[in-house]
Amino acid sequence: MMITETKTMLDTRTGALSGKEIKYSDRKLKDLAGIFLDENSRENMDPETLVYSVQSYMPVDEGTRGGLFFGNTTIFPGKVGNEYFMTRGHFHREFVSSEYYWCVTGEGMLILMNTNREVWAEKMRPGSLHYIPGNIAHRVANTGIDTLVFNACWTAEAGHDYDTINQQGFSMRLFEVGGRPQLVKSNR
Ligand code: PAN
Ligand code: ZN
Repeated sequence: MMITETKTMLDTRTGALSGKEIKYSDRKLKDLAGIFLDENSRENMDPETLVYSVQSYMPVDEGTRGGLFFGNTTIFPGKVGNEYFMTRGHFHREFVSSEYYWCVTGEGMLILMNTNREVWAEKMRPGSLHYIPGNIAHRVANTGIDTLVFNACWTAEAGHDYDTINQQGFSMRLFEVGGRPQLVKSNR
């Protein structure tokens, strides 16, 4: 058997992926219309502000039965109004496809919502491991003053439904209230 080096590397101290198969995407304030509650504040901020960036490693085609994908998400510190910088959030198209998130650096909150629109959250800190059942919408907010980095592993069959969240949002949002993160009821 030939012995080879893997072409893909994960820096376990920083969460960063490297290698030529890694895909990169950036989400700036200009890409996140309608995601935060306070659209006025968002429009008054620099549209080029980077909110989060994602590295993805997808060694098989999307939809491959039994395949796994890996990701690294960095959320920068900041707020739109009083709402923490966060990911768009999504349901998986395949409700049987669950996912792991684990926090590498920083502090934040994993916000979860079931199909009855009930919301709860888990604190993220370095080393915290989060199992996300396949039918639960998920988004992450950075509640700290440093960047929040988390890694993720999900199935190649999962698929992403962003439309439901774009249209209905989560039923609770994470705001800074009195200097602390608090979930607050929201209509969208
Ligand atoms: C993650 C997310 C990533 C970015 O890899 O896709 O953190 O968040 P949004 O996709 O909500 O913008 C994941 O949950 N994959 O399934
Ligand atoms: Zn997901």
